[in-house]
Amino acid sequence: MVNEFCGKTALVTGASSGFGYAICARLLKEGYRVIAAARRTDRLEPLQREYGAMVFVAELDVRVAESVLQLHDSLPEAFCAIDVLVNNAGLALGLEPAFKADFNDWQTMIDTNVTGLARVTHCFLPDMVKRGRGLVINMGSIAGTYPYPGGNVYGATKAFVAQFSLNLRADLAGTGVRVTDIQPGLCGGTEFSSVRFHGDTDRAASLYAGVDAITSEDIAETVSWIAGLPPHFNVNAIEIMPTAQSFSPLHVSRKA
Ligand code: NDP
Ligand code: 8X3
Repeated sequence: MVNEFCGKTALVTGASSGFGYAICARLLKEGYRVIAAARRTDRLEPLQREYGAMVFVAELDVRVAESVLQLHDSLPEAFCAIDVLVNNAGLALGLEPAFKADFNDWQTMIDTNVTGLARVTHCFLPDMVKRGRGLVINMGSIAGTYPYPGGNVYGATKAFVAQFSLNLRADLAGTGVRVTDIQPGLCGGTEFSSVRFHGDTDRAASLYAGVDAITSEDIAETVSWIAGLPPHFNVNAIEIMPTAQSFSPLHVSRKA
C-alpha cells in the first residue's frame, strides 16, 4: 500500500542490496519519496512496482564524478529537495593481513567508502545548506573504532567516515543541517561478506553460523528513528552490535 507523501525526500546510495534496500523500503512505507541509487538498478524494480511515483530509481556509481553529477542534475522536480541523504554505498574486500592484501582491493575500498562518500556529500550538501535543513546519515562501522586482523584499509575507511561526520558537524554549525554516523557491528543477511570474500558464499555464511546477528531491518529501524527526530536533536554517532558480539582481549605475542 502506498502511503500519503509525508513531505520528506530521501536519497539512499547502495540501495540495491542489504541495508540500502531495507532503508528504502522502510522510508517508502513511511511515506517518504525515495531516490534509490545503485549500479544494479534491476534490483530496484520491486520497489518501483510497489511504490510507483514515490520512488525514483537511479543508476549511480559513487566512484565516478560524472555519475554523481548526472544524478544531481537529472533529478525530477518532485525529488530535488533532499531532506535525508543516506550515504550507505560501501564495501569491504579481503580479510588478509596488510602484507598479503591485494592493492586493487584497497584502492576500490578507498574509492568507494572514502572518495565516493565524500563526493556524494560534496554534491548534495550545498542544497541542504541553502534550504536551511537536512540530515546526512553516513554508514560507518565498528571497524572504524576497533581494529581486528585483516580489517586494515576497510577499518581505516570507516574511521574516515567517523571523523568526516564529526568535522561536517563543525562546518554545519548554525545551518540547520544534521549529521549522523551509524556504526554497525556484525550484520547478517546482506551481500557484505560474500563481496568481501570475492563470491565465496560458504565462507561468508560461516561467519554468521549460530549467531543472532543484526539485520538490515534493524538498521532501517535506526535510520527511521534518527530521521524522525525533531530538528533540535542531532545524533552524532550511534554504535550498534548484536548482543552475541563483544570484545576479545588484546593480543600478546610471546617468545617460544
Ligand atoms: P551489501 O553488499 O549488501 O550492499 C552494498 C551496497 O553498496 C550495494 O547496494 C551496492 O550496490 C552498493 N555499492 C557498492 N559499490 C558501489 C558503488 N561504487 N557505487 C554505488 N553503489 C555501490 O552490504 P551491506 O548492506 O551490508 O552494507 C552497506 C553498508 O553498511 C556498507 O557501507 C558497509 O560497509 C556498511 N556496514 C555493513 C556491515 C555488515 O556487517 N553488513 C556492518 C557495518 C557497516 P551495487 O553493487 O548495485 O552498486
Ligand atoms: C562491517 C562490520 O566487523 O565485519 O563493517 O568489520 S565488520
